Amino acid sequence: MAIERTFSILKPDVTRRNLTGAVNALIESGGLRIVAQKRLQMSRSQAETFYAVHKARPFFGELVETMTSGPVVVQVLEGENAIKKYREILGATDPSKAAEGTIRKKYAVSVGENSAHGSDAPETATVEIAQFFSGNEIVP
Ligand code: 3AN
Repeated sequence: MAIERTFSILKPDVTRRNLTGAVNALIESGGLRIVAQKRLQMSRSQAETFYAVHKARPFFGELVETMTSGPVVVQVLEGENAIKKYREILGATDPSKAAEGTIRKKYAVSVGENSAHGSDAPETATVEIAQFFSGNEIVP
């Protein structure tokens, strides 16, 4: 199986409630390795760039507000089939539809404040990682 990298964001609802370690425990026990990680305050323009694909959606403004409402933790996760595996560990976008034991089932507040982001494909993972990390910050 292919070793992949995916990009993760622990959202402000996680940092606000001091759940960074709890979410990281689910990531690590799910078989992924955190090979880069930093806590930062996203600027409005960083959030708009990151979520540009959703620009036309009705929730875009709310999404940018939420993502800039407090610190986030950006991460690169590595492992076998990391992209698909992390989305399984995350659970469904809507926490009320997320499976038992997933990050969103355990911790998400709502669809908007759904605790964490994970890339949806190899191409987006590459672009998203490059927005926040330079190569020498990723240490497998
Ligand atoms: P995912 O993060 O599971 O890939 P997307 O890409 O459909 O889901 O949505 C990106 C982000 O936009 C979600 N994580 C969530 O925070 C927000 N979002 C999606 N749908 C809604 C909605 N109906 N209302 C508010 N925010 C939403």
